[in-house]
Formats: sequence, C-alpha cells, structure tokens
Amino acid sequence: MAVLILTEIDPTDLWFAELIDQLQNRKPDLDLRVWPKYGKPEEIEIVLAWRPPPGVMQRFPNLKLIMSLGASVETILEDPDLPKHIPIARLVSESKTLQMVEYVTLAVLMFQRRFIEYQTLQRLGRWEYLSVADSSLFTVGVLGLGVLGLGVAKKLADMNFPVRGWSRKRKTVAGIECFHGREKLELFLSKCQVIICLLPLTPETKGILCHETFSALPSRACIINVGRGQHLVEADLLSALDSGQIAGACLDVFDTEPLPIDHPFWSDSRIIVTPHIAAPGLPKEVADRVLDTIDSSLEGRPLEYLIDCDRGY
Ligand code: NDP
Ligand code: OXD
Repeated sequence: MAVLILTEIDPTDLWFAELIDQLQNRKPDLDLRVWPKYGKPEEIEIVLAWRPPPGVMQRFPNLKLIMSLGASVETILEDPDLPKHIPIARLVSESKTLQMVEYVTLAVLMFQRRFIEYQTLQRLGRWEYLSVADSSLFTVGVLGLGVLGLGVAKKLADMNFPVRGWSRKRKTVAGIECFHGREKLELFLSKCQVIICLLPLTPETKGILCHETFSALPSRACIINVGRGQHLVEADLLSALDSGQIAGACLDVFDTEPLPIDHPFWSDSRIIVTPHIAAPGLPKEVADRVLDTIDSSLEGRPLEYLIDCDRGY
C-alpha cells in the first residue's frame, strides 16, 4: 500500500517539504511517494492531492481514497478522467481555521481603522486624522458559513461587529444574522460595510464578486476575497474602485496564481495583495489530520469531511 502526493507545485516548496517531513517522521513505515515518481500504479491506494495534474488519478486501479491537501476540491473535480466512485475527503484542521480567522480579522480591522488610507497619507508625508467607524455599526458580511466562514463570523461577532452570514441552506447561529439562497443575496449585502468571500468555487459561486454584487452594497464598502480568484470579476472590481462604490479590497487568491508581474492589482494602492497565504494550516497538525484519515480509510472506519461531488464542495 502506497500513498502518493500528487501536486504540480514543487514539493520542495517550504510548506510541502515540511509536510512531507512531518508525515515521514510521524509514520516512518508509510510508503510515501511524491509525483511524478509513483512507481507501480497498482500500489497506489491513497492520493493526497493539491491542484493535481488532470488524467493521473485514473492510472491507479487500486485507488481507495483521494484526500485534498486543502479545504477545497475544485481542481480535483475538474479532472475529466476522475474515477467517479472514489471517495474524496478534504482538509479541515484547527490551525487552518485559526489562521483564516487571524487573516480575516486583520483585514477587517485594517478597513475599519482605515489603514490603507493612512498608508497613502504616509507616502505623501501628511499627518491627518480620519474619522473612525464605530465597530458596533460596521456590519461585516460573510459569504459562506462553513467551517471557515463560521469561525470568522463568530470571532468578529465576539469583537462586537454586527455580523451577517450567507449560505446555501438555511442556518441559525447565535449572534449572526443569517441569510440563505440567491433570492436573499441582495438583502444580505444591503447593509454590509465589508464582505468576506469564504465560498467554495462551484458553477453557482463563480464570478459572484461582480458588478451586481458591488452595486447591492452600501457605497464605499470593502471586499476581502479569501475564497478563490475565480469568484471575483477583476474588471468589475477595478471599475467599482474607480467609481468609489468600493473603497478597498484585500485579495489573497487570484484568477492566475502567481499573480502576473504586470497585473494592475500589484500597484493599486486601494488593493492589498497577499500570495494565497491566508490559511495553509500548520504542517505538523495537517500531518496529523492526513494520517488520521489514512488510518480511518485503511481500517474501514467512517471518513470525516467527505465532499459531495454533485454539489461541488
Ligand atoms: P465549507 O464547505 O465548510 O463551507 C462552504 C460554505 O459555502 C457553506 O456554508 C455553504 O453553504 C456555502 N455555499 C456553497 N455554495 C453556496 C451557494 N451557491 N450559495 C450560498 N452559499 C454557498 O468550506 P470551508 O469553510 O472549509 O472553506 C471555504 C473556502 O475557503 C474553500 O472552498 C476555499 O476556496 C477557501 N479557502 C481559502 C484558503 C486560503 O488560504 N485563501 C484556505 C482555505 C480555504 P451550506 O452551509 O448551506 O452548505
Ligand atoms: C485551501 C487553500 O483550499 O489553501 O485550503 O486555499
């Protein structure tokens, strides 16, 4: 029985190298292989995937489980040759949730306390006071109330921000004003000074951060996108920033990653760019989650966080 790490990202990348180290140290007898060196295809029973190259998974006749090394699975599902009967688990871990909560809280506070504008003033050498929005009146909207969205929403509510959340199915969460379904999207948006995209990428959510969504927000709202780059219509964001409908954006994910060097986002002072680092999770803890999942699969125990292929997340 062998486990294959299947990714097009260079496995010497810091996070992957540390994860591989952790897996090997914690379970020295694990037959761990790293793409493209997978040996005999019939020996591969578990694939750990992150942005896997398409067409590879079908080569393994004894494959029993695919586990995403991220919270999302869209790049696994878009493989046209994906063997349909294999269960797909995704990664949920405490450190990942904590990192996401930290990142988003920081971004919300930067907008509420107007740090982007202060950075511009600093470059101009101007000592100027800007009014501060009262946090109890600064409504935050979280698109996606899953593992990460709920973590973020609860933290911000604890910090006294009015918090709204939007999901596919109806939800009731203490301290959060919940909305669900496309028909309630506009109502949800109507009071949000900042929105945070924590949706999975599916045909329904692709392009959701677009002109219509921006127009439904109060004037000078801010956008935080930590979902996927394809959630955002980039040209619509630039026009909304130019018109003043949107005051600022904090973006961690992009249509093309790495963000091309000549992309206008790099030099736009209204946009904060980070290189998809919001919440990879700590390799040490991710290794524990991966090994638990492998053990459950091999021992025939029920698997946690299986995705529903029809729903797309
Ligand atoms: P979950 O699957 O736990 O939650 C997804 C949420 O989105 C659910 O609340 C779901 O609603 C909602 N949703 C899905 N489709 C729709 C829709 N059509 N309309 C309204 N709501 C919808 O995912 P996670 O919270 O674990 O992760 C969310 C995403 O965050 C990931 O898919 C990934 O893209 C991104 N991510 C980014 C990272 C980064 O570093 N930038 C790190 C980790 C994740 P319902 O509850 O009704 O099912
Ligand atoms: C994820 C991510 O999906 O890191 O986990 O983007």
